[in-house]
Amino acid sequence: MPDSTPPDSTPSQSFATNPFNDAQDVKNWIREQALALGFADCGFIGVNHPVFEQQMQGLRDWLAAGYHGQLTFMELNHDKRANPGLLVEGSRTIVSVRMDYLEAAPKPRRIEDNHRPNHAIIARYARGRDYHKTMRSRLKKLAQQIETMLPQWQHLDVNADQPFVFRPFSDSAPIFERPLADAAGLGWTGKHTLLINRQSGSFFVLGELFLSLALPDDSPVSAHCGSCSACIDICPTQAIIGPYKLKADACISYLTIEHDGVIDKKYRRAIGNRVFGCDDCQLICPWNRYAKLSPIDDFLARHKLDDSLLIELWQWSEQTFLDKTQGSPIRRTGYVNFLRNLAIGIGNAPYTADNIIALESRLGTLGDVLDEHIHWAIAEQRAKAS
Ligand code: B12
Ligand code: SF4
Ligand code: SF4
Repeated sequence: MPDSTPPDSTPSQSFATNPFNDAQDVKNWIREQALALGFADCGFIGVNHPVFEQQMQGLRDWLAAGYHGQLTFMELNHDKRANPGLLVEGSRTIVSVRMDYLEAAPKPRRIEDNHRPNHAIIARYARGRDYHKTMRSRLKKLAQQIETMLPQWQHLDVNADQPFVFRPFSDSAPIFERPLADAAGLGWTGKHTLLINRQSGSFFVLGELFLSLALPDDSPVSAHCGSCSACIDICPTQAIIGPYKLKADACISYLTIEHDGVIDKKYRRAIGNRVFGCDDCQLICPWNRYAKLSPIDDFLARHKLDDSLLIELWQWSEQTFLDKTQGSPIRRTGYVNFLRNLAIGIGNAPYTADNIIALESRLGTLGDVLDEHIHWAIAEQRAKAS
């Protein structure tokens, strides 16, 4: 330790060359590695941080209001949400990371998607490889690099002398990911409920690396929504019912990805041509003029998923769907629900006789739920024909 070294003594070789003087040096080193691995940023908070307990009442109110729809997993594991240390025995610190996913910069403050009514709009995070895999494999690499450094951190009070424990997560466990990233200083929570970074906007996903190292907390940054309410005003289904309050079961992202079965008629026109997820509240946000492109190739669009016509995807057989969504988050919604979403999109597209022929060709083939959406779409098309 520096303070116990007699002033006239010569430090040992290893001490003299060890550049780590305190926990902040360790954090700086971890951050450098994270950036080199393609993460846009990282922050640190302890597993016992008060943010977890503080989120619980908001979650309970949200569930009591029924805003979660079929997201029943949100009702479970509240003990772990309030106390994430229970998820990984021996963990002390959570490294919160964010990863930019844009492959092309959208025009600031515009919803260009609305000007392509025959196109199938897939949310930007879902056009390439499933981010859960990309995120977790890179977090694992980060942990392995950290492990090699433990011998150099033995003289610091960071728990490096204890057995090393780590576990990566991304959207895979009952963790308050956005609130913890907010607490760790990665950005502030926007009125649309997503995290925004002043230098990079909000087109990024979050992940966490739980570690047995004990590292000091980072601090949150200030919020910069001010009097803006553009996301609330633009939301096609009015799912953002007030600042920071999302009625998830009205959100197009929920309806097209998570909701199984019939989509309520009252949302169908508003869904437009969005067939998997929705980006509107982010596209309109002024902070996304600073959104950064991803350095990671995994996010590059596959199979023209950034530029496909509704009618092209409608022709996919189940095997084609499985082939083209291999390793993609789109698999999550399943073939029939994907067709259901496309039927709504085609119903909302400008009238053509071919649209009606294509819709009719699938009637009676994949069950009542799909048929109900096809009948609705045909009626919408016919109404526009006259
Ligand atoms: C469930 C879920 C959804 C649901 C519900 C979304 C939601 N906002 O709750 C649905 C399916 C709709 C959804 C959609 C999307 N999601 Co999502 N989702 C999640 C998930 C799994 C849990 C979120 C959650 O806990 N919701 C529960 C509610 C209660 O939480 P909450 O909104 O934070 O509510 C709190 C606030 O309202 C707060 N509160 C109340 N009053 C006030 C006042 C102030 C001032 C503040 C600050 C807070 C506050 O208290 C509430 C209780 O804690 C997370 C991953 C994870 N494990 O955390 C990803 C996650 C939030 N989703 C993500 C993404 C990318 C999306 C989409 C953009 C995908 C898309 N393009 O289609 C959309 C965006 C929709 C939107 N506007 O939020 C990312 C967000 C990244 C980011 N930049 O923030 C996450 C973190 C996944 C990840 N690992 O990256 N998602
Ligand atoms: S993702 Fe779309 S539907 Fe959901 S809150 Fe944002 S704008 Fe509204
Ligand atoms: S659109 Fe405006 S209110 Fe909504 S998150 Fe962005 S800055 Fe905040």
